Amino acid sequence: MITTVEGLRQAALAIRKDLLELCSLQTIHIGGDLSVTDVMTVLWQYQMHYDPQDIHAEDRDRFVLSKGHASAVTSFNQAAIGCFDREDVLREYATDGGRFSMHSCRLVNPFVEVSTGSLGHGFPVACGMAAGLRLKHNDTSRVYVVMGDGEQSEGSVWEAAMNAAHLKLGNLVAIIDLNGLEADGSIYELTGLDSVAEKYRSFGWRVCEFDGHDIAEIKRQFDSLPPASSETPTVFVCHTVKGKGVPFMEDQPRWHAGRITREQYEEALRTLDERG
Ligand SMILES: Cc1ncc(C[n+]2csc(CCOP(=O)(O)OP(=O)(O)O)c2C)c(N)n1
Repeated sequence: MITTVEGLRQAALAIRKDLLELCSLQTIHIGGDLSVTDVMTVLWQYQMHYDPQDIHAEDRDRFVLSKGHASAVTSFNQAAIGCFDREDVLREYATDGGRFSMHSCRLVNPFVEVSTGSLGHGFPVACGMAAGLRLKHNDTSRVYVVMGDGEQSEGSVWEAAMNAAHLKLGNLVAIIDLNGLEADGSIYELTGLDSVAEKYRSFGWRVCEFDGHDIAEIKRQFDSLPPASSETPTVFVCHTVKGKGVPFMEDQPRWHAGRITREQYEEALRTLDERG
């Protein structure tokens, strides 16, 4: 576990480099991987109670990647805590029978709690898992679920949001990667989504809205979570930039998914190193 803000910043930088290396080899969902890198790094490398040697432990925290296309950033974070080697991800990604691909798949990778990729499905499953923990009188484990902002246009998201508050699931933490873009353009133009925070508040959630690239703030927000035994679900509305850290990708729908050339890889690495 990394406990310092500087250590977590360096860890997030390392994850971005891993993502770019993979992106120079394969097509990945690089834009939405880079936007959620900071919050995912703090979640996996600091916050979550999860032992890679005991992945069925009853007292583990659960993680559901509802925006299932951000599989690469999940896999590299899991590699960082010892679930497997980062080289495994680079070698096996998108190969026949490989554990890693453009979406998270439990059938081939036991570190995936729920297979995802069809947007709007992971969140309701996460709500069910949180309700299941209550039935088992587990008062300490949390369920963390990561969603996209484009994903908010799925009706199942709002059914789940309503039920989570109704069932008093204080053990549920939803994280929304509010990068403003979905696959083809602006979510505000394509879906009419606005005031995400107000919407969740009106559904009875505890809402925390902050800069999803500010590692110190992300850590502070995790540190301030009410106990899992509390009665109000929390949502983190994280303001982020799609493609964060790589100037030619930032805020560009074209980089929702793609592969980069050797030259682009080297340019991206140079910029990352300069920016620290
Ligand atoms: C039900 C469903 N409809 C459409 C898609 C195709 N799709 C994949 S990613 C994506 C955009 C998602 O946007 P967002 O949730 O904002 O993700 P991010 O921008 O963070 O990558 C779409 C429409 C899908 N995977 N599932």
